Amino acid sequence: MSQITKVFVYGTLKKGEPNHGWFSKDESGYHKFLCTAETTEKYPLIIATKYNIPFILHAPGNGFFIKGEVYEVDEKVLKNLDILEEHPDYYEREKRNVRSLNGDDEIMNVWIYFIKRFKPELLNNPMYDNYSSNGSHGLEYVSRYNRNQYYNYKQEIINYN
Ligand code: PCA
Repeated sequence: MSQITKVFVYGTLKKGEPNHGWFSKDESGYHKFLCTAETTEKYPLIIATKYNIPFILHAPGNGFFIKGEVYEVDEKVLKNLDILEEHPDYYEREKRNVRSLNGDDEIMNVWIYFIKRFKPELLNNPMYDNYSSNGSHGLEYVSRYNRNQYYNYKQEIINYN
C-alpha cells in the first residue's frame, strides 16, 4: 500500500495553473483535491526571475497568510512533484500547518515547497497572498520549455555561498 500524505500547493500546481497536470502525470498515481486552505504563519510569496516563477521564501513572519489548495497524494505523485520542484536542490519540501477554508477551520499538517537558501534582497519584492499566473501583476509564468537553456535563472534566487 502506498503511503498517502497531504500537500499544500500555492503556485503553478493549483487548479487552472500551468503545472497542475503534474498531479496526473503518472496515470497509476493517486491524487485528490481536499480543500482550499491558508498558512497559519505569514510567509513572503513572491514572483521572481525573468521567468516569473512563484516562490514562498522560508522567512516566516514576513508577508501574508498564503492561500492555496490541499491535495491528498500517494508516493508516486509526490515523487513527480519533487521532480518538478527539484526537491531538495531547489525548492525544499517541509511540513507545516495550514487552516482549511472550507468552513470548519481544520488545522492540517501538510507538505509545502519552500525556497530556503534565498538571496536576502528578495524580501524587498512585492508580496502576494494568493498566486495566479494571469493575475493583475502582469507577470505571466514562463514554462520550462520556453526558457533559454543557457541562462541560469536559479542564480537570481539561490544564495550559493
Ligand atoms: N509550484 C509549487 C511551488 C511553486 C510552484 O510553482 C506549488 O504550486 O506549490
